[in-house]
Amino acid sequence: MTTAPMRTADLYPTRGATEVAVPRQDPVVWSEPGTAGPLDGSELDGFERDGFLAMEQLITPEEVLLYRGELEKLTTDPVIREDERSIVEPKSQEIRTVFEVHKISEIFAGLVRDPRLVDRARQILGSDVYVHQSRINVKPGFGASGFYWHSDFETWHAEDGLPNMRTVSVSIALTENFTTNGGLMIMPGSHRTFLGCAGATPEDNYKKSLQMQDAGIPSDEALTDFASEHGIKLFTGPAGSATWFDCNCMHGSGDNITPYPRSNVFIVFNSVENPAVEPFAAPVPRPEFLGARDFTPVR
Ligand code: 6CS
Ligand code: FE
Repeated sequence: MTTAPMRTADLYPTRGATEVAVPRQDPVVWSEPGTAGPLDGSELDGFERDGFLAMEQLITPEEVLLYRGELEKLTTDPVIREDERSIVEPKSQEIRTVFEVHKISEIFAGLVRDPRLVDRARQILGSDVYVHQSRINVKPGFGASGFYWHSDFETWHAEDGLPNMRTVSVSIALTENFTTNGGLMIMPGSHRTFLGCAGATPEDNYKKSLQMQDAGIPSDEALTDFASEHGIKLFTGPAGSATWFDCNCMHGSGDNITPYPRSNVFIVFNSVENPAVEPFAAPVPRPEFLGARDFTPVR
């Protein structure tokens, strides 16, 4: 395990006695304007403004079949079910998420190295990148639970020790995302405010938070203010579509009570200039399958 470098000043205080909002102090798009890359000026401007960029098709229908087949293989493997990197649905005990799929599966390892992903991440983050976290979310139908409103960066700062907002996620749909089956919702523009949440991080928080997040949850008042200022966008799209979103977007997703699963693969790229240090609001770092400590750039 790589030892965490010394901690820097805490720009984004969270999990203290009270909830506190501070303005973002980091760029959203880190590369210089005009830097070569797959994203054009208007795409980068949209990402800067909204905190996200939706793509109608990032991977082909054939690739969807490949990755969905791999997801089904992993989520029906009894060995994987026993692995600590698998999280089950609280009610049905069906597998909800498998983390670190880029290490478990050669097929997902190939996806994180794909230039269609890495080159976009490098362009947004303005540097080489490494995988901070990867996961597959199954979100089967008939009652799979959603993810309450949160900022990923709030958790990755508090519990994994990421100092700055120089991290981007891509969620690739492996099944159709309808308006009805628990799709991703993001508040456009919410990435420009950091909402420090009230309440200390419980010991071993991740053992509960990955089923139902508790620490790091915004108050109803804050969410009401955010929603009235930014609105809420629901992402729909065919399998193969993708949503890139900044680490500090306020986002969540609803339960899925339809018969139609809402499965995706989710990869988090962090800049190699923003390596994890000691957690900013937790007694110890989370396990490496949630927050990588190997900062080797993806090649
Ligand atoms: O805690 C985490 O790292 C994960 N939890 C959520 C709800 N979204 C981001 C991330 O995958
Ligand atoms: Fe999240």
